[in-house]
Amino acid sequence: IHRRLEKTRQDEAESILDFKFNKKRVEMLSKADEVPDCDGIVYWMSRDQRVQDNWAMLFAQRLALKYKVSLHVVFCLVPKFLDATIRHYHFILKGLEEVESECQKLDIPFNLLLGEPVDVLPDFIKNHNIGGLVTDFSPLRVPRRWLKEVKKAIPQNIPMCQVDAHNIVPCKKASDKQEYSAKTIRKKIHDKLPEFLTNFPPVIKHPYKSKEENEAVDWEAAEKSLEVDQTVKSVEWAVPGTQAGHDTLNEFCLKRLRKYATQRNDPNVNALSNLSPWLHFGQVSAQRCVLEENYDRIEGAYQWAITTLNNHKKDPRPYLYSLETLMEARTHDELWNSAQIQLVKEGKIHGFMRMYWAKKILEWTASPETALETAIYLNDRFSLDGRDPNGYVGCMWSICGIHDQGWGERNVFGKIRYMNYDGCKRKFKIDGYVSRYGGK
Ligand code: FO1
Repeated sequence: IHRRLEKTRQDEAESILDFKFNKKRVEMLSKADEVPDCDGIVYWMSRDQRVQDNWAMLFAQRLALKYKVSLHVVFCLVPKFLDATIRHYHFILKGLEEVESECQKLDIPFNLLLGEPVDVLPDFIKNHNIGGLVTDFSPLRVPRRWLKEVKKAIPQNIPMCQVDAHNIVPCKKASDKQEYSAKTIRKKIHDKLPEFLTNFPPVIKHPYKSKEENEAVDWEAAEKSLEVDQTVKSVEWAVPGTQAGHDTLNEFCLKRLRKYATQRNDPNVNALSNLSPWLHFGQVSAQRCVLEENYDRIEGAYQWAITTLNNHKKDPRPYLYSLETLMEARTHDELWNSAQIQLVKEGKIHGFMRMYWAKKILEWTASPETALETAIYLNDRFSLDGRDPNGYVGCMWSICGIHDQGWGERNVFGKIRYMNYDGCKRKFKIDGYVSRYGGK
């Protein structure tokens, strides 16, 4: 998942500015809402200790891009946090090392400040001539106290805002009262998913560099600054950091998710996600987890693809075939039939033909949802490598443009990349393939 996401983000980099940021995730904390003349914006990272898939980071970058100034990330490491021990701080510090190196690649200086936020943040803001402060959201008493203290201590002419980067539906928007049952709050959250369960734009390489060289974090000094119980050793099974968190998510989707429905309450069975440490420290985004689980649904596609497919949902289809007709390779198109026969006979369609095969299913069934279900069903039922992330991504690529860009708009496909019979004819001898599999 981690590598795939990194690749996708590079492809999507220019899309960040046309992404509509949902302002309901942002709460203005200061009276000042205009960024004064300054050198940079700072994201005070606390609960959501990750670079990508982070609405607070994304909002801070949009602000810095808008005012054409540098973007800084700071994490204030407090010597004690409730009864946390070295076990917890080890998880944080290792995760922040990954944050530091990711920030470096994006020309976003990362600074680990040692001490209480109110003691270290105002100086950072002054020394770097910061004109805007963005932070993430936590409902707990200690982070709320930090927020109040910092708000009072920083220059009142710079805007300060808080972004809920932890929840898919912002906590303060989910409900205006304490809910008394899972049923009631679940419905409130589900009703808001169409608005908030979107894909993430990427945090991009920041085009405005900060004035001074950023020195690397002194991780030894950080560890020495802690006043915590050193006897509770780190846990072996949970490797800190976003990459390891994504690997755990991947493994959950592949191996445990299918057991979850029936075996989640059996402590002898490994059926749970085991993601809570990475979610707690914000090294993995809960929204990312859900998006990954939409790996085989239209909702898991990019916003542009969902929009374009919906815009063309009512277009008349040139042909409409049932699952049986498709399964038995009885369409008008001998090339498509041959691919389907190859799938049934050999348990695999040739890589190029697979794209044509899936894209024609989009064109010859009633809706993109039906098309995706049909393609996944046939692929999972007959393909030897079915029921695999590659198969889902293959069908999602063909039918809803995952990892692809938009192309010239047309009937049924919208901006989804189009393929047709003549295109195949230009690539290879069709009658060779057709006579081999008897698609006539
Ligand atoms: N947040 C910080 O901004 N700085 C810290 O040094 C820090 C230490 C810490 C240790 C254990 C722990 O479970 C949480 C810790 N947090 C720290 C808070 C965390 O980032 C979240 O804000 C809280 O967990 C509340 O959701």
